[in-house]
Amino acid sequence: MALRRDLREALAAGQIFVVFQPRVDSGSRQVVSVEALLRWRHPDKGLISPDVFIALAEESDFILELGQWVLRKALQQFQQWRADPYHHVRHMSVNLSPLQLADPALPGELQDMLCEFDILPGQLELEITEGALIRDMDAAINRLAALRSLGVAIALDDFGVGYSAMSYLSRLPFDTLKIDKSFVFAFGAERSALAIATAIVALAQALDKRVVAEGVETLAQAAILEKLGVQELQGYLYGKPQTAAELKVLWAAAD
Ligand code: G
Ligand code: G
Ligand code: NA
Ligand code: MN
Repeated sequence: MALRRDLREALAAGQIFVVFQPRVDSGSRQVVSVEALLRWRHPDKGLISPDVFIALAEESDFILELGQWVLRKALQQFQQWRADPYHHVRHMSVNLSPLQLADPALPGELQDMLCEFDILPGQLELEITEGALIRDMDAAINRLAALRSLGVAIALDDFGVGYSAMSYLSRLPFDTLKIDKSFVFAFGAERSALAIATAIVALAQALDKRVVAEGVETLAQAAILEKLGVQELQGYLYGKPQTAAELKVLWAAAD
């Protein structure tokens, strides 16, 4: 497929870039963190969704190169923000593909990068979807434990829509549950959505984990989530994923 071939060249051709979506503290509504998300601007086809090109990259080892590239770019940006007086970003989240999690070289590479950019491991959170974990639970537990022993935080992304069995949640080393945006979207429309979000928060509290919600688009959704006890909110209400240059302008204007 042409797109697959183009993807290999896209990185070297500078067509791939990183955007950052703000996350706010649910009490203060101050930006405290950002999630790094990949984008590909194809010369003919325009913006291609990461849903498409990440899946393509995962068909080969290219995902390892791409995954390392985005980690590097994100950490480099995080370091640069330190010199910007307007930013309030204390944490950075980066998504991890299941294939990266399975790569035994990852913890070492990550440690080198944190050292290179002088970033405390506790400032980095890695987001992993449940699908990445179920294939080989014991291996996943070991990999997550290795990452966590560096001091890096682990978030279970898109939580609630996967296949998690409650029994292994207690065995998994992680720090944060990220409520999937589909539940937030359905507040007010489906009674079960609020019930599930409430249950996820209760579960997180019982396991002594943090909870973040994504897909927050309205003040009403934010108010519900804050009342439930969700610590951080992410969604278009607080900002779409955008480039560091765009964020810089926004933060300077808001100060
Ligand atoms: O940002 P957007 O909603 O378009 O992202 C679509 C999907 O692509 C999301 O599921 C997101 O997790 C995934 N994605 C975006 N950037 C990355 C990345 O750097 N690594 C991985 N593994 N997935 C990513
Ligand atoms: O799968 P993952 O959770 O990593 O994907 C996050 C994706 O969700 C991002 O690509 C982002 O574009 C999208 N997203 C984030 N906030 C919102 C929102 O408020 N509304 C919608 N529709 N999508 C969102
Ligand atoms: Na994510
Ligand atoms: Mn998600």
